Amino acid sequence: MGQLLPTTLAFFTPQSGGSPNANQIDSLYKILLVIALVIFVAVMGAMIYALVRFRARKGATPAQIRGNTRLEVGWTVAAAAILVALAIVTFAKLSSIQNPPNSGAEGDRLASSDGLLFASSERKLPPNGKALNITVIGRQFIWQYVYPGASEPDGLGAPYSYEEMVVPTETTVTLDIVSSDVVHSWWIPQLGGKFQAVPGYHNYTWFKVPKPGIYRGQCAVLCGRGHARMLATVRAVPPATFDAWLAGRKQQITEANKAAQEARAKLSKQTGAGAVENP
Ligand SMILES: [Cu+2]
Repeated sequence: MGQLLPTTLAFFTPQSGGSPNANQIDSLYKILLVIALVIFVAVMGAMIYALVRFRARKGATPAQIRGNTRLEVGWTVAAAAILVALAIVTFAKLSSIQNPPNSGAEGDRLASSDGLLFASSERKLPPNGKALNITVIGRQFIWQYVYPGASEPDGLGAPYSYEEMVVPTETTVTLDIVSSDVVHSWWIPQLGGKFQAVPGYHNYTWFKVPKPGIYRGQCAVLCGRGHARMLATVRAVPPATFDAWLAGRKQQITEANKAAQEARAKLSKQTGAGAVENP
């Protein structure tokens, strides 16, 4: 039973556990849910009591009441007070949902101000201005992630991956979400809220994963025929593992580019330069 209750509650409440912002969204939801449940039970209880206690009886004339100022003022003020209470709780939680914290001691090494040229009302940065910034590109029908480490100033040569994003634990990761075609929606429920990937526009969010693990999500807006296959995974690994993974990724991409260059040179020698578009 002790196990059953949290499991049942988790079924009705947002997923959490992967990042502080997701945890704050979850606890805010639970606070509001409890307030709403208390009000629901009180209103339904009073209504059922009234239905039973004052149900129609033969020959009885119900009391004819015209207005009750005290009651009317009472329920107006009570409803307003509930709204004010909900607003206070929400605004108290809002900053910890929107504003990323600094990275932990181990992750701090990987965080930098690269790619974080500015903060704005949409883009929040950690107090020390340092994070690991990853660009999330939505495209029909796959997610692409571009990591820091471009070898050229215009961002070319940066390591990237598809579908699975690898991130270091204890590191504040900021996401710059864009789209190359239609509107997609980035959502890993355990890592926080949902953000749309809109062509020509940047959306920002962040997460900070405390311990290694795999977090799954999926494109959350119908974006075409392949929408159902547009999965997303975030794999959190210790910072040292992340270093090695990123270096390996860079190596693979360099080798693949070199192989493509060689194939192109070979083909253009066979068929003549200019005749080869895609080796
Ligand atoms: Cu999509």
